[in-house]
Amino acid sequence: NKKAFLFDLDGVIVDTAKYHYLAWQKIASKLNINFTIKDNELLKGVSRVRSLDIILELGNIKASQEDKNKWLIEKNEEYLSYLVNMDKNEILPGVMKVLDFLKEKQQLIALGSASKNARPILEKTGILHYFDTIVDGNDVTNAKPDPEVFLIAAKNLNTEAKNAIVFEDSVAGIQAANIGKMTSIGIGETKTLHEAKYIFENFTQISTSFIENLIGEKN
Ligand code: G16
Ligand code: MG
Repeated sequence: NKKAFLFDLDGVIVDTAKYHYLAWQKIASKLNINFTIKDNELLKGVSRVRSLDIILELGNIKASQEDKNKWLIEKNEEYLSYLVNMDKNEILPGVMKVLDFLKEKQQLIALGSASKNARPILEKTGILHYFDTIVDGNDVTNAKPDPEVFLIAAKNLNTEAKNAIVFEDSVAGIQAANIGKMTSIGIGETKTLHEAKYIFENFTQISTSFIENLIGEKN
């Protein structure tokens, strides 16, 4: 009856959304598409390919597959240029305390992210070794709200889905956890994440006794 704690990356462990935004902004402005920080919300937890489609839809642009591939590469190169300077200071408040507590309690820890750049981000921020398995955009065919990413993580950890606890900042991610019959914990605003079983504004609001109760819970 071992518990597994599954973390989303962007918006949960680090705020890479700002870098995704800057990189997409470069592509959008080249195509004369008005792409605002509010539009960027639509891309959270969404794959790179789907993100480009959403931006092109905003600008009413139809493009060839060849052009799209070119822009996808360009966007990623730009994004990677922002990651170069990442370090442990970019880990969101309270995350380290929770990761350390889980390790101290010898709990299983996994990453479940849509990003194909998850590994270098964990490396640069110095927390790669906390994760017993990493499931990312390179491993899945179905995007959240499909539970695939979290189900693979649970399987890699030899745990049943019902023993998995998912930290997510996106609505699609919370839905993925719920569909997978896992315990969903929303990190962000209640009005957005109300489908989650528990909601916290950020990790500084999560106490060690709350985590301890999750570990001890019988299913
Ligand atoms: C993250 C971001 C998305 C991004 C996706 C793919 O998902 O939230 O905005 O489009 O990864 O990223 P990449 O272009 O690096 O493959 P998550 O699941 O970590 O929140
Ligand atoms: Mg996220």
